Amino acid sequence: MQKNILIIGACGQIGTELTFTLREKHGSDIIIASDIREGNENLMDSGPFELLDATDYDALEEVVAYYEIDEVYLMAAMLSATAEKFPMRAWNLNMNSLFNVLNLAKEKKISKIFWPSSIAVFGPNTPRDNTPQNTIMEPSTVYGISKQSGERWCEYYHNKFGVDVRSIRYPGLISWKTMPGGGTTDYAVEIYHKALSDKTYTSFLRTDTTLPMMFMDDAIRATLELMESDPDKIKVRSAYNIAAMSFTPSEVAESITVQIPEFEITYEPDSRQAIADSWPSSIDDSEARKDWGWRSEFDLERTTNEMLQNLRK
Ligand code: AKB
Repeated sequence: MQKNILIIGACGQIGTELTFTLREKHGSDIIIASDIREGNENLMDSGPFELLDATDYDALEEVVAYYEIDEVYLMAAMLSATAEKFPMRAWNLNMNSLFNVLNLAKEKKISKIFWPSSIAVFGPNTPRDNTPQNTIMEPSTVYGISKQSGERWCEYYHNKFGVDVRSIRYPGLISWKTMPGGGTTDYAVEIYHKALSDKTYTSFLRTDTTLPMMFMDDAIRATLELMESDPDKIKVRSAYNIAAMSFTPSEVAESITVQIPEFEITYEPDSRQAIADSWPSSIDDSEARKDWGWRSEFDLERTTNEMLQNLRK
């Protein structure tokens, strides 16, 4: 039987690339992109698209029935920095969209879900270096609280109702196709754009702020590898730690100056600094490696090469 896939939040930073990759893999017709607003031309031209508010259960159920959807990737979320400004809107979007999708699976209207968690589930009392899969989790941000609650609900729906929901704690994601929006790790994308356009960048995080990061190709591969894994291999039904690299703003600036020697970085930390300070500096991803064979491929040097090369085009 053909398995139709719905991507919610398809116009965002991860959603766009996930849509392109899944369409290349399975053909455009069976990958239904959806978002609350239309995306860029490339995405809109690449296959079926539905305007959809994922907090509206009836609208979601209608799209799922119409396209005979079997799998859902729920990528819509309000990220850390914006969520601090609009706590109730963030909670409403991040939680209600998840409940809607979990309930569709509970009612057997879909059979598999991917929902992204984040390193934001950790907080200031979490061990910062090589943060383990299971440890103290006391997130101090609105976004982190929603992601941690989401993880608990995913595990609950799996244990109680047999829902096949799978999740990853994404680190900061670096990509060139679509800009991120409203996150704390966004500086690591903006810096490449500014390095090429202005030869200078003002970082909103301090020079020495180390955060876990990943190039988008690794993140998409991780997502698809987890989704394609045999269910018996998936021992964690909250969300898996995954890791690729950790760096500071000054380290990414240094890697850019190898190719753009005149590039300069300055620092003006803002409210996002406190969010970054509450997060881990590196992540232990041994459970994901052991359970479903996860391995990252992109380090900082390779990421910088990919970013500058593609943005120059
Ligand atoms: C953010 O900065 O809010 C996100 C994340 C780490 O989940 N990129």
